[in-house]
Amino acid sequence: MSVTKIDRAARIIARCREIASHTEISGETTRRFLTPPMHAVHKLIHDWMVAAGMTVHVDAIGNVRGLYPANTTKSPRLIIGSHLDTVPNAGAFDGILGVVLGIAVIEELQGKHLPFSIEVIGFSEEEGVRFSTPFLGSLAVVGNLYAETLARKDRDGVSLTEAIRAYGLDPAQLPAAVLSDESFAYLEFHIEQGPILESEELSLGVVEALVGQTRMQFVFDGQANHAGTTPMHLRRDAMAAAAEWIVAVEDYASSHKGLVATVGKVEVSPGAGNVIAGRVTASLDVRHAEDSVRNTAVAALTAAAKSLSAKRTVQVTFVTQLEQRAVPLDPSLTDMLHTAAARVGFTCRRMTSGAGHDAMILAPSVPSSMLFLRSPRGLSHHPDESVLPQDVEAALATALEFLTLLGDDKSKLKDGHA
Ligand code: HGY
Ligand code: MN
Ligand code: MN
Repeated sequence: MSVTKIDRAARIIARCREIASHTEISGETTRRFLTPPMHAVHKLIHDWMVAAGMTVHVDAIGNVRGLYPANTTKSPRLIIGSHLDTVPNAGAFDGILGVVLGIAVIEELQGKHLPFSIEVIGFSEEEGVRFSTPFLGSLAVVGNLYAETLARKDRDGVSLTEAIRAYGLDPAQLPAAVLSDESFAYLEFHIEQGPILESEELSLGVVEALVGQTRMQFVFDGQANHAGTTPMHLRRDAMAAAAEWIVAVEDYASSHKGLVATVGKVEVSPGAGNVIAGRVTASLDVRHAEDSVRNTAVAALTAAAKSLSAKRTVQVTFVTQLEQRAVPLDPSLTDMLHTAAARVGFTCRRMTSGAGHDAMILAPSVPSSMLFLRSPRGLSHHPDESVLPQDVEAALATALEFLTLLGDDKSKLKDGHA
């Protein structure tokens, strides 16, 4: 029996909130790659997928993967996915909404099978919190997870390979995680995580491209010393150097259109009020739709770190943790999403994503598309992140119409080896 439209949206939202309760830190939602609360999340996702008529497995990087068969044996495959992990003290919808909506699409088929199969993937890691390297789940699926990444260690000294084993998975099976070569299209539902759709009073947006991003770590090394006895002119203060640089980062980005640059994480040593900081470790996240603008910004901000430190006799070193170019999504799938939304009564805004998503990792391997849902108050990466039931319903109705258009497009199905 098909639930009513608002009921089905309410159930999707309730499921996301249930998933959000599985956290490393009670009272907030923090769920890093393959940490213990992910077991309960896997169980919920698994059970919902099985109930929807899917066969389910967990691959070697911890992606939960449900397959809904086509109406023919040899068939192309549509991938629907998003991520299961969160940033610290997150909301309940970033990532997980895309997985729960994918399962809801299958439920709405009510046993009807299409000329293509559908694989729903809950990616184990997209945010890059535990190992400072994002997109681990989708990188494994496109075969780009390399030994250097597997050797990376988390803040407790646990390597990615050891984390995989500790969760009960086998790193030797990683090659089996690669997408089926029958995959012909990828669709990701995601909250916009910004203010544009709300400002235009729209439910949905289609993503034409995702901005490129560079993530780095800077280490400022000065001289720890006594805060009371060390005259100002004799200091080598790592905190003062980093602070001046952080303001320079903000000034530079504010004066370049479309550029964003963020220092979101700072660690100070020894970290006592009566000790001049000896070492400050700071993150840097730089994003822009044009790679040349982003690369110029990274060079300028690195030079600023060096010059501002030198005048204080503070050493600065830095490492690049992610270099992700801007990625266009598939124009014909994006047009098809736009048409599907219009056919079910919704205006879809074409937009660029300032946030990174698994779609940017999938796009070079399989034609990819994204459907954004409005973020009330433009808020995300925050416990008050939310979605509106009517926007969830709009996304679900659009997705079902998209499946119809996809099934009618013989050229796409042929590309998928139908
Ligand atoms: O940081 C991002 O762009 C996304 O939320 N992973
Ligand atoms: Mn996020
Ligand atoms: Mn996300």
